[in-house]
Amino acid sequence: MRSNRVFHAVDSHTEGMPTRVVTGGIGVVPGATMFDRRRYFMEHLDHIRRFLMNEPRGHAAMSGAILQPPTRPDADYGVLFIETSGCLPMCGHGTIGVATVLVETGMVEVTEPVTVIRLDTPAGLVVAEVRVDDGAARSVTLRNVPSFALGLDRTLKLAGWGDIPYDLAFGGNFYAIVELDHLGIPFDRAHKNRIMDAGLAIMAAVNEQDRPVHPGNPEISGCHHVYLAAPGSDARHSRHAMVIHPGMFDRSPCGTGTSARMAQLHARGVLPLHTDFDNESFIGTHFTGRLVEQGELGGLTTVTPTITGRAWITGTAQYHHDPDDPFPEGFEL
Ligand code: PYC
Repeated sequence: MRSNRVFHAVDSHTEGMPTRVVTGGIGVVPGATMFDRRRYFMEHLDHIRRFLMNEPRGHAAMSGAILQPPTRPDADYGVLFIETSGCLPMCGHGTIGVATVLVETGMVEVTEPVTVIRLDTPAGLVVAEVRVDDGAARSVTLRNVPSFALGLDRTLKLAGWGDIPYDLAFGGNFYAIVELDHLGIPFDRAHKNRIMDAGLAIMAAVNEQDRPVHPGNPEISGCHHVYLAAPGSDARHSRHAMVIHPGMFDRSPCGTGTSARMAQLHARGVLPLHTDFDNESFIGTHFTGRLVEQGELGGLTTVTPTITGRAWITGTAQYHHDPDDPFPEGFEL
C-alpha cells in the first residue's frame, strides 16, 4: 500500500444521513474563530473536503464533520461541517453524529445518564446533551443557534410552475419552505425525480429573485436547502422532502431545517414555545424539536430550538491518498 496522506475517520449515520467524523490527518486549521477557520478551509483546503466527500470515497449525499481543537475556552471541540456542496456554518444531523461518536469512542469523559458536550461551530456555540445508558449514546439533544423567519408569504416566479408561494427561514442555514400541494406533486418516493427538479428550480429562483442574507453576518447568505412540506403537515407533525444543493435529499429530518421550520411555524403563530414538534424525513425517520427561548436580532424575532435525534456508528476508517490515484479530489457524477 502506498500513500502520501492518510485521514482517520469514524463513520456514522444520524436517522439515515451519514456523518463521516474526521478525527485525524488534517491538523489545526488556521483561524481565531471557527467561522475564520471555515473561511480558511474553503479558500485553501477545499481539496480535502472533495477528497473525503466525493466519489469514490464518498457519494452524492455524503456529509461529514472535521474535529478541531476549540477556539473558545468554554467548548470541548471545534467542528467544521463538510458535505459534497461545500462547508455549512451549522449542521444538526452532523452535530448528533459528532456527539455520538465522541461519547462512544471515549473521546470525551462520559457520564451517565447525561454527558454534556460543548461544540464550537462556525455558527456559534452548540451544546449537545447525550443521553447515555450502559456506555451507549441513546439520543442527542442539541441546543441550536437562534433561528428566525426572514419572510412569510413571498411569491416566486418559477418557470414552468407559475407563481409559487413560499416562506424563508433560517435555522443555521437558510431554507425556502414550500407546500408540495402548490407544485401538484405527490409526496411519494416514486416521484422523487420530479420533487428534486422542483426543489432545485426553487433554490435557483430564490437565489436569483430573493437571495437571503443573515442580518448578523452577511457572509452567511444564499439558499441551498428547500423544505417541501407534505400535504397534511401541521405545527405538531410535519413530513417533508428536503432538497439540498447540488442535488440530493437529506435522509435525516435535517436539524437546521427542523429549526427553520419551527421558526416559520412560530412566526405564523401556530407553534408556541415549549411544545414538541415532530419532523419526519423523506425516508420516515424523526427528530423532535422544541423552541425554548425567544430573542431579537436585527429587528427580527428569533427562537432558540432544541433538536433531539439518534445516531449510530457504522465503521472506522483510514482514507489513504495514493500518489498515483487519478482522482485525488474524487469526482461527482
Ligand atoms: O441536519 O442540519 C442538518 C443538515 C443540513 C444539511 C444536511 N443536514
